[in-house]
Amino acid sequence: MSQAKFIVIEGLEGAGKSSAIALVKDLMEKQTGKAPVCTREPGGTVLAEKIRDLVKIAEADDPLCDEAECLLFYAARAQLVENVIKPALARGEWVLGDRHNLSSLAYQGGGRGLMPLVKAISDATLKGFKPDITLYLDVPPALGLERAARRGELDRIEQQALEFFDRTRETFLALAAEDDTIHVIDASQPMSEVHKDIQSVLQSLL
Ligand code: Z5A
Repeated sequence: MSQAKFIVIEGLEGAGKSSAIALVKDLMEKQTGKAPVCTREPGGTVLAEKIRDLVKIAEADDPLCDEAECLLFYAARAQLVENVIKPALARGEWVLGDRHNLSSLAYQGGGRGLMPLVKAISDATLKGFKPDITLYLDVPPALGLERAARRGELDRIEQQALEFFDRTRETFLALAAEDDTIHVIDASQPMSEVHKDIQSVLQSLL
């Protein structure tokens, strides 16, 4: 069998990552005969899950500054990559990620306007490690947030202004245009169409 692969699903909130992950997990299992190791970011290790709580909850008396937010995402990612993702790939197990580095480049680099800092931390912590395939589920922010809001209360990041998500989406698309491992899926379509597109992209790649 070919070398173990790291496949990542990315997208704004409400893009449909959860159902896409279930579909891709199934396709990966059919391909390899074994369920992939599934990760989520931020999170996926004991320490990284604690960091997830820190970045999601707003503290009225101690608002998280943009630089600290950025460092926390990379602290969580470094733990996950070193302790879970790389060891799994070394054992020959495929890995399916719910978000990875592209999220930091898009949200903190594009959305927060911290691209030079994000690129520097990314290079220093990941040292060139990246997914084999990224599926970016593209959805207009207003539609994604409307879908997310239907689920219930919005978290700290989901409460950002629409312009933040517009900048984030533009950055996702710009980065996808310059990297042929990132595949853009139109996630504003009905879910059945989104899933057909995911299936056809993955079937052509695997
Ligand atoms: N973040 C960051 O800033 N920097 C980083 O480096 C990383 C993350 C790694 C993580 O939150 C937050 O951290 C995230 C980015 C930031 N913040 N925001 N905002 P999370 O992990 O809790 O949340 P999420 O990743 O954004 O997941 P989500 O909101 O659950 O999005 P989703 O998984 O794409 O949504 P979904 O549950 O699949 O779909 C939402 C609803 O829409 C659901 O009811 C679906 O049935 C419905 N849906 C989905 N697709 C369709 C279609 N095609 N048609 C109709 N309805 C649909």
